[in-house]
Formats: sequence, C-alpha cells, structure tokens
Amino acid sequence: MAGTTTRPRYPDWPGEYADRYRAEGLWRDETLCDVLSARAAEHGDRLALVAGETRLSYGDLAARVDRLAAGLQRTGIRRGDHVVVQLPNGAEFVETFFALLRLGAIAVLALPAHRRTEIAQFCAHTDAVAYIVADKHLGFDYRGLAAEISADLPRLRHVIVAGEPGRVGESHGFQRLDALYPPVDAGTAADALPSPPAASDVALLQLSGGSTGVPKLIPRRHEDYLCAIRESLDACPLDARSVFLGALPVAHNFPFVSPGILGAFHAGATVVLAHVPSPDVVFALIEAERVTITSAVPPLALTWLAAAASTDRDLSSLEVLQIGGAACGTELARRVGPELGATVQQVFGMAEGLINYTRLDDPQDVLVGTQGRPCSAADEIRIVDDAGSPVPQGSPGQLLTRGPYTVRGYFEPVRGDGGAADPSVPGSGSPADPNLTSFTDDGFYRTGDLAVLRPDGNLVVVGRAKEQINRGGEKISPDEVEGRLLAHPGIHDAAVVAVPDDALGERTCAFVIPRHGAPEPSQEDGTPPLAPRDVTRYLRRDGLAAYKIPDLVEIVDEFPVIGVGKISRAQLRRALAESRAAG
Ligand code: OOB
Repeated sequence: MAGTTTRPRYPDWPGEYADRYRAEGLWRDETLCDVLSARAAEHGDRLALVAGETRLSYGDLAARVDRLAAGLQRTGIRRGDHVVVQLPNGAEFVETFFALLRLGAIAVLALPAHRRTEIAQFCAHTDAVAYIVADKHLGFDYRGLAAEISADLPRLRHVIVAGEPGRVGESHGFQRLDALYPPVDAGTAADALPSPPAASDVALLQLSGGSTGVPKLIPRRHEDYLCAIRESLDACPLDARSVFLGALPVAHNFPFVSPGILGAFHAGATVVLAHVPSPDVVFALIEAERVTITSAVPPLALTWLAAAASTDRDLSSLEVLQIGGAACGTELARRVGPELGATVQQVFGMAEGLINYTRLDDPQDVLVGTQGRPCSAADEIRIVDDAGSPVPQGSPGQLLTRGPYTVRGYFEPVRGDGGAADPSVPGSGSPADPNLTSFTDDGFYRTGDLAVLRPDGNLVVVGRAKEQINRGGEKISPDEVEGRLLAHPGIHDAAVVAVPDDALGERTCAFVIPRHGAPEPSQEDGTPPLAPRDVTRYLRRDGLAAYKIPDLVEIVDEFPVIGVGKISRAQLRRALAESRAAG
C-alpha cells in the first residue's frame, strides 16, 4: 500500500531523462517567476492583464505580485506549504498564483465548480495550510464552504477571501486578500522576500480529470511546465501583439498553459479574463480589447457560433479559436472558419502532460479531422493493445505517452498513521494505486484514451479505455459519484453511466437500487419513496461539484450483470437508450 512505502511525495523523472532534457535545452534554468520579472524588465509599460475594471501593465503586475508575496509571507505561508486556491477568472487569481510561486509555496489549483467533497480532499491530501477563495461567484458562497471544511481541518490555518469575508468570515477569522498587500510606500517588498524558487522545484499541483474515485494531484515543476509552455508556443504562436482571452476557468491546464495565459505572459502578450464565458460577455471583450485568440470546450464553441450569427459585436480581431478538452466533431471544426472568421486549432491535452495541437497551416482535413500532434519532438507516443503490444499502424489502440513535460507519477497523498488510508479523506481507501496502474514500468503514462496514429503523425481520438465520463470537457469518474451515492442510507447500489448528448457530448445517468426495507417506489405506508430528485438533492448537500451531479436518475430494482457479477454498464446504457427512444 502506498502509505507504507518511502516513495517520494513528488515523483520525479529518472536522472538519465532529466540530464537528457537539460542537455537538449528542453529544461532550462528558468522559473515561472523569472518569466514575469523578465517581461516586466523588458517592457514594464506594456499591458499584461485586463480583468473587469483592472488593467495592469507588466510592471504593475510584477510589483503587485511581490507585494502580495510579502503579505502572504507575513501571514506565515512558507516555501513548500500547500495552498488550495479556488478563484474564478480575475486579477486575484493571477496575482495569487504568481505570489505563491514567488514564495516557493505550492498552489493546488481547484476549479470554481468544486464543492466540499473535492476541496476537503485537496486540503486533507496535501495538508494545506491555507485556502484562498472568492467571496461569491455565480451565486455560490465560498465562505460558507470554507467555514464548513475548516472546522474539520486543524492544519488549515488560514482562509483568505478575495472580496468580502462577510459575517461568516468575520466570525471565523478569515483574512481579506486585499488587506494582505503592504502599502506601496512600505519599501521594496522584494527585499523582504525569500530567495526565489529553483527551476527543479515543484511549482504547483494540478488536478487530474480523474478516472478513479480519488481525484489525483499532479506535481508540475517549473522546468517541465515551462517546457510545455515553450513547446506549445511553437505549435500556437503568440507574440507581443497577441491578445489572449481566458474564458474557460483559467486554472485548468487548457486555458492555463496550452499555451493559455501563461504562454501569453511568456510571449509578452496581453491576457484578458472573462469572469463568465457567456457570448455577451465574451463578444464584448473581443470587440473592446481586440482579442486575437481564445479557447473553448466543444459545447461552449457551439454556443458562441450560434450567438455569433446574430451579434452586433465586431469579432474581426479573432484569428484563432482553440477547441479541446473533449471530442470536437468534424462539423463543429469546419464551421469555425466560415462563421467566426477564425482558424480552428484542435487541442488534445491532459493535466498529466502531453498536449497535441493541429498547426494553423495544416491542410483542412487535418484541422477538422484530427486532434493534432504532440507539441514537442521529444514527446514519445505509443499505441498499444490491451496486452501492451504495439498495434499495426492506423489501428486504434490505447495511447501511452512519455516526455519532458509528462509527469512520471502523481503526488503521494498524506496518509494516516501506519500507512493506512486517511479515514477523513472520502474514497482514500481505494485499493488501486494510481502510481502503479496509470504508468508503465518504463515510465509511460496510460492516458486511457483510444487513438489512431495517422501516417502524418496526427492523432485521432476514437474513444476511451478508461471509465471516465467527459461532460463537455468536465471529467467525471463514475466510481466517485457511485461512492457518494452508496453513502446514502436509502440506496442499496448505484451505477453511473454516460448518456450521449448533442450539446455536451455526454451527460450522466445514475441508476439507483433503493435499499431493501427503505422506502421503495411500490411502498404504500405513507413514507415517500426514494425519488430521483431526492438523490440529486442529497448529492448536492453532500458537497459534490455541480457538474458531477447526475443529469438523470433512474430508480431500478436490479442491474444487469455480466460474467463474474460485474455490473454491465454497457447494458445499462443500452437500456437507457431504448427507453429514451421509446419516448
Ligand atoms: C484536458 O485535460 P484534462 O486532464 O481535464 O482531461 C484529459 C482528457 C484526455 O485524456 C481525453 O480523454 C480528454 O480529456 N480530451 C479530449 C480532448 N482533449 C482532452 N478528448 C477528445 N478530444 C480532445 N481534443 O482536457 C486538456 C488539457 C490541456 C489541453 C487541452 C485539454
């Protein structure tokens, strides 16, 4: 079991690979902090960031980052501390991320959609000392969430709120993010800061889409992350004239480093952040800031295309629309040019590393019909069968990858005494050790995707070997949702499957068998039977991220089983399709 071993918390590349990547210039002696300070030194007056009313030059941004770093240091945050950051798109996110980097503290990048279940796990797994949140966003109050989880997490010393701590925050001693900035005239903040991090230090923990119950944390080092950014900039050129719009939640790998906002800062471009991705907000920003490139998951791209047909906004500055995170149909890719006047770029990536891009000058069949090719010549790709043997060229198989920015293992979570899984961490008892199951002996990451490698080097994603549901780019592990459902006293068994959906690609359906003796639909003793809405309400109250709440719930008497008694998800999906077809 993982807890009994002495494996490193942050798995690293074997020395021979690290040496090679350094010798080839893929890994350099440079940190993400250096990127910001270099741009501030080269062209401090150039516009770096636009978010709401905030407009910051590179010089302003670098100075604010140093001041916030000093403020965070004063609260007691130190090198190597884990800090869970859950901020929507805004200047606070960018400043907090860079300030933590500057201190050598490690940001755990949660998404705004995460709720108590996920946040409590991230905090517990990492022994986080601080949780940095917005006050409210899209109708959700993060201060209530922070109050709830901090009660059970004695090691979590600080809750820091971007915005108003409010009554809950005041009674719990939450700090205000904006109060942490020392006054501008308090001397040069940078003097008081610790020595900057090293290129080989872990910079952040990114979240995996997750194909099993426990969300996995991915240690990304400055040198490998910067490698991903530089190689991405080769595949998706941005320069100082570019204006990148972050419309998806920018803490996600796609808008963050593919090449994303960090790529844009690297290029000295301007980053514009949309607080929500709705067409009215996004189109207004494209027009006002002359945005040249942005990124979307397929359902969002469809929404933008539909709205573009009747907008009065001038979208002519937009040169590139990146689409990724989930399968982008040929038809959608084909529409981008004629309907938006932009070149489509397909992006097929993963938080564990590998990022594939179609190139802007690729022929049309590649642009619309493939998910592109790796951004680095040093990325290694294998397509194998279930036994791990290479499949013939052009045949579908499981995609494995290894390379200079694809990690060799997940963060090793904090465990309870004696190496047992921490009982305070829901789902941490899972017997499958992802560091054994997700990586081959020779260090290839098993992506769980089924792909075809074309002779021209481009990949076509044809399906999935992993049991993961991709709900318009948001990844859901059936295991995790089933685990939560089984904790309901009235539920005997649960199975979560994907349902094909025109808009999102996939939605989720939970099949639920009520517990024997618990109220059942047939019962006539006055107790209300377990109804679908009870199930979704329960999950919501239980603190599961909004996008993981099943779209459909079917109450059934039994599941179809196969072979040794495993639930047949395929048969459940078929039964659902048939009952929907029958109306
Ligand atoms: C991105 O990262 P994750 O970690 O949220 O999800 C990775 C998984 C992939 O293994 C694949 O199953 C799916 O998402 N995926 C795609 C895809 N892009 C991602 N499936 C089909 N077509 C695509 N274009 O989703 C991510 C990270 C960096 C850049 C872009 C996406």
